[in-house]
Amino acid sequence: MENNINTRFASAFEEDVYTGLTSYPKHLSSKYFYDKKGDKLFQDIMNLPEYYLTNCEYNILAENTKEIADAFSGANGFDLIELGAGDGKKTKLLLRYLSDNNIDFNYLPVDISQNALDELQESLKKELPEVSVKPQQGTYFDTLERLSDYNSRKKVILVLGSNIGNLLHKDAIVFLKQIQEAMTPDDMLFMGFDQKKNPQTILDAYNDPTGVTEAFNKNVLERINNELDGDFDLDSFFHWETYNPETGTAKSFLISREKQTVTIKKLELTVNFEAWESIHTEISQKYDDMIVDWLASQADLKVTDSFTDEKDYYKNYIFRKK
Ligand code: AVI
Repeated sequence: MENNINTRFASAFEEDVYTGLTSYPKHLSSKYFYDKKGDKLFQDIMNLPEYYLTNCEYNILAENTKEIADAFSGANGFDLIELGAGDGKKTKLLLRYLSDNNIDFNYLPVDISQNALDELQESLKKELPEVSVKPQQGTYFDTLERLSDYNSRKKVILVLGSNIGNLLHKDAIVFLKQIQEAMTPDDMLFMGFDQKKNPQTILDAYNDPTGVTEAFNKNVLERINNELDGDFDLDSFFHWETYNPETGTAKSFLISREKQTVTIKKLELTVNFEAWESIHTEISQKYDDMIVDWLASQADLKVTDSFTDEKDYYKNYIFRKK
């Protein structure tokens, strides 16, 4: 591999791409799947029949709305802070119930994308005009720091979609710990965790026959081509999914069909691929109660309740400070 080392990177994306493609084995982070096109592809994934996660979580919230909303409610009302709010489709079930029952709360959706927040606020204005919405633009980390000062009344932090599954356990613990530090003993965390299940069901969820997941995975290469002046030939890579039932880790890869060389002009980088060489792009961790209890205890949290769907495919847990 021939590298003209450029130590000054203009962005974390540049640095991460450089590091990932000069490592062995090669890797790229799934956080770079998401731009306008990636967001749309992820929306399409959530509508795939094979991608059971979204429907399972929707059903859990639909079947247990009252119980969940009652657990959230505090004597002086509460602030509902959602990390990674997206289109809010699932959350609206709770918002509608809270609003219909005149429960005192503010909804604070947090997202890195101002555009996503604007669209969510617009749809809430039409569908649930009586809900008080206070959008927070920023990373989870910045927002949590800011919100730890937000202690005038109970906080409920919501993280849906099994987003935690895209983190290695060590990073998941750091994330949970950051949330724990922003919580008071009165506060709670409500979080979704996709569960271990028949490995075939998991492989099918990440391997749809229509190729949407493949396009989503390849979007990181497309971003490198568009933003860093790369020349990846997308057809010469294919999507590959694995699932280890022992660890509960699903992994996505892109595999080079042939020996080839890719140039990324903005990084002054030439990358050689052997035939069948892989780029690891995503983990989607699956859990059971034991792993969730262990993660919680590592972050000084404890599970106080949980809700599941009829097939036990997915679970939402309530956590409090230990
Ligand atoms: C956002 N995240 C929880 C999804 C998942 O299931 O890991 C992203 C995804 N990757 C492929 N399909 C969906």
